[in-house]
Amino acid sequence: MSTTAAPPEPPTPTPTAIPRGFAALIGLLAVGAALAFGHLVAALISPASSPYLAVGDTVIRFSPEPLTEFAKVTFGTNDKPILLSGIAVVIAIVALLAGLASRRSPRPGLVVIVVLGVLGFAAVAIAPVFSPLDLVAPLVSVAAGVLSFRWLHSLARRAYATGTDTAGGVSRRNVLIGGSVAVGVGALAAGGGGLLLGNGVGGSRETVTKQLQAARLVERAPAIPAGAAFPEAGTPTFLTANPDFYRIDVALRIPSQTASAWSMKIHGMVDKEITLTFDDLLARPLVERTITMTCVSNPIGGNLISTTNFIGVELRDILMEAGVQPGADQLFSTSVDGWYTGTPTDVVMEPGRGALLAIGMNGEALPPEHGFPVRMVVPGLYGYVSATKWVVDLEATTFAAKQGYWRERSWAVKAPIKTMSRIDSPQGFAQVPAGKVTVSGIAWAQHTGIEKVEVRVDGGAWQVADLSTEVNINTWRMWRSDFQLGAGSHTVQVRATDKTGYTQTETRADPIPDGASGWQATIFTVN
Ligand SMILES: Nc1nc2c(c(=O)[nH]1)N[C@H]1C(S)=C(S)[C@@H](COP(=O)(O)O)O[C@H]1N2
Ligand SMILES: [Mo]
Repeated sequence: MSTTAAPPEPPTPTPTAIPRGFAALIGLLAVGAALAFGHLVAALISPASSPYLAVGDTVIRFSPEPLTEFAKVTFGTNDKPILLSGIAVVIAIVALLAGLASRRSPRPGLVVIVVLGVLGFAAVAIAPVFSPLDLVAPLVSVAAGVLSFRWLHSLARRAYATGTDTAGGVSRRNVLIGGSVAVGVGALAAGGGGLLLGNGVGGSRETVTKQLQAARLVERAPAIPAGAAFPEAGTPTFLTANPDFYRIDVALRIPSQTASAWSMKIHGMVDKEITLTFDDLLARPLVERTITMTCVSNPIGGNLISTTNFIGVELRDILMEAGVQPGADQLFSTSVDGWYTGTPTDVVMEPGRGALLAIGMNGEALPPEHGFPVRMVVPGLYGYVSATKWVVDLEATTFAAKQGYWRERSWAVKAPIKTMSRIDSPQGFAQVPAGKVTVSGIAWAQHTGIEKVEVRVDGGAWQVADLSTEVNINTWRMWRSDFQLGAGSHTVQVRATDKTGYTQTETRADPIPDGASGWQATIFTVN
C-alpha cells in the first residue's frame, strides 16, 4: 500500500467577505446582547452592578464640574436619559464599526467586545458601593457578547464563504436573518426583564403608604389656606404634586431598597451608637411639615424649587439620644448608592429648625426618585448639604475630617438658602392685551420668611406687591401686582425682602459656589 501520495487537499473556498450591512448588524446585535444580558443578570442578583449603568455613573463621577452643571441646568430631570442615550449611541457606533472590521475574520470584533467588557467590568469594580457579587453581571455580559458574536459570525461565514450566489444563497441568507432575529429578540427580552426588575419597591411603597395613612401623627400640617397661592394669576399651586416635584441627584438607577431592608446607623462622635430600622421610625412620634426645598443650582428664574408636606421623625431628637459630642460640627450622611454630604450639626440641632428623617410626601410613601424609603430634610439649607435621599448612614464628625460630594467639586461647605424671588407671569416674550396687566410669581427665604416683595416696570418706581397668606417661614410665598400698561415692549423686575430686613441686591451671582442671586427681569409685549 502506498502511503506516499498525499490525498488531494480539499479545495479551500476563497474567503468571501461578509457583506457590509450584515457585518455591521452582527456587531450591533452581539453588543446589544452583551448589554441586555448584563442588565438582566444585574437586575436579578445585584441591581447596582449593571455594566451599562455603572459606565454612566462613572462618566458622571469623573465629568468636570462645569459639564455636570450645564447638564443639570439645561436638561434638568432629563439629564440622565440624555446621558444614557448618549452613551448608547457611542456604544452602538463602536459596535457597528467592530462588525464592519470583522468581514473576514471574527478577531477584530471579539477584541472590541472584550475591551468594552473590560470597561464595564472596571466601572462596576470602582463604583462607590461594591461587593464581589457585582462582578457576575459584567462577566455574563462579556460572555454573552463573545458567544453571540462568534455564533452570528460563523453563521454568516457559512452563508457567504462559498460559491456564487444561487438559489441556495437565499436560504443561507434566511438562516442568517433567522439567527439575527433570535439574538435580537433574546436581547430585547433580557433588556425588558432588566427594566421590569429595575425598581422592585412598588409593594414596599404601598405598604408604607398604608402605614402612614393609618398612623396617628403627633403634628399635622395645617390645611393650606385658599389665599396661599395665586394660580389663577400664574403662580404654581402651593403644594407641588409628587410627580411634579423637581428632581436632582446623581443616581442613574434609582436605588430599590425596601422599607424592611432599610436600616441606618448613627455613629462617629456620639456617646451611644444607634441603629434604626424602618419599624423603629414608625414607632416614634410622626410629624407632618410643609417645607419648600430648593436646589443650589437653581438659576435666577429657575424651577428647581418645590413644596410638599413631608411626614417624618424629628432628627434632632434621635441625635439627642445618640449624644453628639462637642466638636462634631458636621453630620455626614451617606445614601445606599454611595452619595454623601455633610450638614452643619448646629443647624440640625437648633430646637425650632424642624429637620426630619422623612418617610412620606403629600400623604404617601416617598416616591422612589425622592428617596424611598428614608431621606433627610433640613428647612433652610440647599439640598446638596442637607437632603440626602435613600439615606443609610449618619456619622457625627468634623468638616475638617470629611468632605461631601459637591464640596469636593468646589461648592460651598455651608449653604443656607438665599432670599430670592421669581416672576411666573407674564412669561418672557409673552404677548399680553393692553390695559390691566397682572404680574405674579414666588419669593422664598426658608426659615427666615418673606416680609415684602416689590415689582417695577421699565425701571420705574418699585411697587409693593400683594403677598399670599403665609403658611410658615419654611415655605415659599406667592406675590402679585397689577399695572396699567400701554402697547409696546416692557420689562418687569422683582426683588424680595426677608424678615431680617435684608433686600435682594441687583448684583448677579452664578449658582456656584453657594447659590444664584440678583433680580430677575422679564421682557414681554403689550398689544
Ligand atoms: N442620594 C442622593 N441624595 C441627594 C442628591 C443625590 O445626588 N443623591 N442630591 C441632592 C440635591 S443636590 C438636591 S437639590 C436634593 C433634591 O431632592 P429632590 O430630588 O427630592 O428634589 O437632593 C439631594 N439629595
Ligand atoms: Mo441641589
